[in-house]
Order: sequence, then C-alpha cells, then structure tokens
Amino acid sequence: MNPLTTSITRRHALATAALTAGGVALFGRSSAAIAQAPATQRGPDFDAAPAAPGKPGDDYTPVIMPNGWTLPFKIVDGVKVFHLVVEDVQHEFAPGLEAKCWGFNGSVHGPLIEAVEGDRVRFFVTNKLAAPTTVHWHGLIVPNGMDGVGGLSQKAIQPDETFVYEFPLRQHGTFMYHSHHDEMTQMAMGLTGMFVIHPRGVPKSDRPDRDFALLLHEWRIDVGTDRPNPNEMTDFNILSINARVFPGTAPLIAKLNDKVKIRFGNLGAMDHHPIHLHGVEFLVTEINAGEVPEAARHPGGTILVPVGSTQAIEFIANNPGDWAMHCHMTHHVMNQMGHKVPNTLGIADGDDKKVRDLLPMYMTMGQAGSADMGEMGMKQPPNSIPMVGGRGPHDYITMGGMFTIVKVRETLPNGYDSDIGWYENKPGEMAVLAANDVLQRNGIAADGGTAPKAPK
Ligand SMILES: [Cu+2]
Repeated sequence: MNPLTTSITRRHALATAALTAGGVALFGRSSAAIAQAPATQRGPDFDAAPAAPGKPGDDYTPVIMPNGWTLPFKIVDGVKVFHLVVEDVQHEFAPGLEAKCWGFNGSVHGPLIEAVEGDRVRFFVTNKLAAPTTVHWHGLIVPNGMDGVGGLSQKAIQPDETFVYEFPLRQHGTFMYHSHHDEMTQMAMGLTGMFVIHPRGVPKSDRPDRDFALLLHEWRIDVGTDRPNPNEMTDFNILSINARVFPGTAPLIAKLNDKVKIRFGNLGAMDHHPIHLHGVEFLVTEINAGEVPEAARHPGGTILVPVGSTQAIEFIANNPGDWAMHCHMTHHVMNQMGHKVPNTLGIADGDDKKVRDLLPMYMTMGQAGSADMGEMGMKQPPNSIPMVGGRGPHDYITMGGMFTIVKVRETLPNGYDSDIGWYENKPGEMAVLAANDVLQRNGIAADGGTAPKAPK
C-alpha cells in the first residue's frame, strides 16, 4: 500500500459525523443529518457571509500548471475579483506547430483560477471574439442565473460586452470552466480552463508539497491548415496536456518523498483518457470535484479521465527517476502525421515504384513500424509536427501527443524550476545489452534457441 497519509478536512469530518450520528438518516432526510451534511447535500446557502479571502501560502499551497499560469485577483470589499478576456490566441502546441485558437487572457487554455472554500468571487468576462459566448463554472454549485448556459440561464455575452458573475464558493475540489455557448465550436477552439478551490484551514504539513493541474484536450488540425477544425467528431490528430503535445509538454518535478497531487480535467470533445503513471502506486483522492472518503480511496496505476470530469491522484514520490505519464490509448500518444497513412509494415525498401502505381505519391517509411518516422529527418510540411516523439537521454522517445514526464530527484540543488536534465541511473539499475559471460552463466542462447516455446 501507498504510505500516503491524508488530512481529514472539514468536509470529511462533517460527512463522517453526519453518517455516524444519523446512520442511514442522510438518505432518509433526517433534518439533523442534513444540517451536518456537506454543503452540496445541505442545499445552497448563497447568502451566508463570506469568510476572509483565502491567501496563497497562508491558506493554501498554490497549484502548479505546467505550461500554464494562474489568474491573479484583487480584493474589492472582501470579494475576490477576477477578469477574464475571451479572445483569439495564436497558440503553439509544440515547436513547429501553431494554430489560431480561442482562449482567455492571451493563453490556450485559460489560466488556472484558484480560490478557497468560503471565498466570495466576482468574475468580469469581456468578449473580444467575433461571436457571442458565455462562461460556465463546471461542477460549481452556484445560483441558477450564474451558471453560464447561453439562452437557458443568461443572455449570451455579445462581442465587446463585459458581463459580471458573482457567487460564494461553498465547496472545495477540482473544477473547470468553459464556454457554454456554441459549445461544439467554442470548446473545440480551446475555451476551457481549470478552477481549483482549496479547503480552508488545512495545516501546511497536511497539504501536498507539489500540487499539479493538467487539462486534457483533443484537436483536429489538418496539415497545411492553421485553425482547429471544430466539426471533427472521431479522428483527432492533436492530443494535448495543458494545450501542449510532447515534446512540448513541461515535466512535473518533485523531490524524493514529496507528497504529490495531480489533478486531471478533460474538456475534450469525444474521448476519455486512461492516464497511466509509471514508477509509483497512487491513490485516487478526488472524483468529479468531490473528495473520496479515506476508506474508499483505492490504489491505482492508471486513472480514467472521462470527458467532462475531473479526477485527482496523490502519491509519495518515493522512487527517483524520469517516469513516463501518458494516455494509454496508443493513438493518443501520436501527433499529427500518424493519421491516415497507408499501412507499410513489411514492405521492403526499393518497392516504392511498384507501390506508387497503386498509391500515387507513395514513399516507403515505417516498414518496421512507426518508431523511426519521428527521427528520420524527412522534411516536414510547414507548420506540422512529426507523428511521434522527441530525443531522450538514451534514444529517440517514440511517443508524442498526450505524454509528459514526472521527474523525481533525491536532491534539487537549484530548486524545482531549474532545468534538471535527465535521470542518471545507478550502476546495475538500467536494462543493457546482455554480455556474453552473463548469457553463458544463465544458460541463455542469444539466438533465442534456448527459450521455452509455446506448446503446439
Ligand atoms: Cu487518450
């Protein structure tokens, strides 16, 4: 089992108290149990006086958005005031690929919004797009008219208009925000972001040392074009983490024995992503914005992040190294050029002319698979990236897309934000070509002749 110890938060304590005091009364609507139940089950109390605005450092340890940033706020009359500007953004997914997307305050996706349970928040939203839009606070319990659904809960924000939203935060957890107007187009263009609400009153020693937020997305950007195609329904060719694809994704850096939390959100169009983390066994601590009670937390190595959901995992970084973290759908660790290419497995070099009679423009590549296609040095079309990977410490890394690296180090002399390079394995701790004396001592023939064979 993971040695993780978790803090008992106010919400846990309340939920536990309600369940033990009332037995099944929570479901039998006993008024006593309901009075003690978590805010979301008690019903909204939007008029209660807000708590003092939570301060970064004092009241929470700020979340890290790799390749992203956190939206600053100011305090006006005890309310946290934020300003979002919806606009066109020229965005780079990785060196070599840019597109005209839609974002917030000059970035795709929008900046992280961070607050504390009990805060009252006010959002000004200025629309600089040519199209009407709204902002929906995904997972938050807000008064109906603040929910941001175009047509249903408000008039859409017209170009050049600024709307104001205001509500108290009555929950904590991992949430998101996104356009809820012409959703298929506007979310496909990038109008999404993450919204973290910290619990109030958690002592520093019980908080994660490293708390990361990663927003997953999928895009269709055809080679030769410079805008995402929002009409695509099935065949996405750019799979991103915080709107970046490997090798453009920044690593997640931790020190040995740090308590690490990683929050995932998915506001892509159609696909759920099973995110696999190498090198540790984690606990699933949040599902869909709510904390999982300690007794129900289970260990895992892969966490499914469905569209429209958030999930959070926690672990102790007790195994130093450079650990891969990626979607396990193999077509989601590919970039643009991996799609709709003919299957060339097994075709010999030199047969190009014969094949060209059938497939004009044909050129043999990848006859032993796709791994060599990223590094063969073939000239790429302008504004496109190869189907896979980037250079690693030992060889070419044959994954792209929804792939990043969790780097755990015994020491970080220059801090978390320095360029820490690649992990150097200790002697005897890396797979290598088997030497002759090792083969002999183990009775292994290098041609495979001594290996067991499947029964006929
Ligand atoms: Cu995936």
